Amino acid sequence: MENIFNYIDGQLVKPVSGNYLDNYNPAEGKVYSLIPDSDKKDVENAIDVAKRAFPDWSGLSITERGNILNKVADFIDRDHEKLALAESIDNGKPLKLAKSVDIPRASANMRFYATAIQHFASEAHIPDDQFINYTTRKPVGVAGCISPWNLPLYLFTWKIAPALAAGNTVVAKPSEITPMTAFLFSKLCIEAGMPKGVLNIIHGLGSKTGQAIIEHPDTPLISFTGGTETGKRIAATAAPMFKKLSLELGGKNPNIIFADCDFDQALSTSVMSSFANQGQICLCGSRIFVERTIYDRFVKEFVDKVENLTVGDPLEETTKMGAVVSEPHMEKVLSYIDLAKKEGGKVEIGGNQIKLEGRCAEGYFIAPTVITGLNHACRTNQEEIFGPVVTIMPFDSEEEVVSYANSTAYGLAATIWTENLKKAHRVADKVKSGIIWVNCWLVRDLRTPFGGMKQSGVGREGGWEALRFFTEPKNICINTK
Ligand code: TXE
Repeated sequence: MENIFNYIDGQLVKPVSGNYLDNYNPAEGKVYSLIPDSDKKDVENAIDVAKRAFPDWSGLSITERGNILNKVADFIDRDHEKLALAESIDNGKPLKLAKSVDIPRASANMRFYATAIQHFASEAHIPDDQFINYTTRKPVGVAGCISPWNLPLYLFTWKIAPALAAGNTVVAKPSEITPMTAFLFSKLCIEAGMPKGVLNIIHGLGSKTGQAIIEHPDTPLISFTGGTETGKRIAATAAPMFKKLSLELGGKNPNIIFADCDFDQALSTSVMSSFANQGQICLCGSRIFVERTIYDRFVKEFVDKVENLTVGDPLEETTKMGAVVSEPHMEKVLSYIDLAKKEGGKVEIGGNQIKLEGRCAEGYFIAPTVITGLNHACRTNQEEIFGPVVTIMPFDSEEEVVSYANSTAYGLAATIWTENLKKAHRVADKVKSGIIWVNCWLVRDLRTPFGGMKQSGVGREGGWEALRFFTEPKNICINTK
């Protein structure tokens, strides 16, 4: 039974309380490691050292900070296999996915901001010859970074990299459900010579450890990714403290398929956008709207493809879908399938837990599930399920499908399939989502603003957006006469 430790002041340390929490392997349904049950004391220790480390870290040149982030990326690349295996075991996702997506993107996040900071310029305005205005963008202090369990190291580094590159120090908390790669990451940071106290990683419960980070007076920057309900609680704590807040929350993303689409491309990509990572990506297209003239054909051919999605042992090469992240999450997803049936939905395929043989007999597996016959306004189509469950609904007009797409409290991502360029621009303009893909899905250019509207979040990550979030602008006007 491996013990995970906190990473504070450059050391791997036990929680002050000496208490630990069970960490499960979701494919086996068994406890396989222990994580620190950290509390306020651990958080205070971490923030104290992060504050002490701030002057030297923010005083380093952008090249020196970039070099350290790149060094960490070198070690992520060196340990790619080990990190991917750890991610697959901890999250339940197929090893193949962890190898091809999660870990390479964690390395890319570090490298992207190691270099972006070298080009992060500011503005100066010289409208006439008497007054010069220039803006500085300086690091703020200790950033609190809190990340979720669906893409553990990928989203953990997505916050840490820009925060550190900008010159802040960091107290970061990964999800207590998937702590392992953050623990391995802390060891890489020690190896890479990350100065003590610059990055501190605390493990523990959101409501205790996470909450302690949010409410501490010396974390002026809070960057959070997770559920919308948690986002509301975090905002309620942080707002009266006037903290700068970045919230990347849930989604209920429409996948709009017009009759004039490239049918085979729309079909195959929609299988991916529905079930990748067991449907546990905030960008997955969980509501599929298909123009009526191709609806029956699409449903039939989509279900045929889903039939071939092998649910199995995440460590097997042939596995297309692994376990969902935890037993409570499996119960949540299954409860939504029951709800869909009660609301009049027809389960075209799946709809049940899958019991595997052997090592994974006690694991948390759900069959990829396709449901038809529901209207856009029912709870199943309004609430985030965050599992391998999609609904398919027909539509007749562009106006109708745009109103369906915009009918939820969320506004994170959307996908549009049409070969008509004018229609693509028109519909993309009308759909209220922060991220829109046309004839593609999950194409991620790290320079682009990433985030959602409405209850999908506040602010944007990515590119300059993240560096502007993690710095404080100050405008200085000089009278030269
Ligand atoms: O996220 P939580 P969960 C959605 C998805 C999922 C739901 C809940 O619908 O079912 O959110 O998932 C920490 N103060 N997404 O329970 O609770 C917590 O420890 C400070 C979408 O995993 O939001 C963890 O580290 N921190 C999302 C992190 O917040 C707190 C991806 C996320 O936990 C806290 C994942 C508090 N009071 C889930 N309470 C996306 N947008 O990608 C919890 N935490």
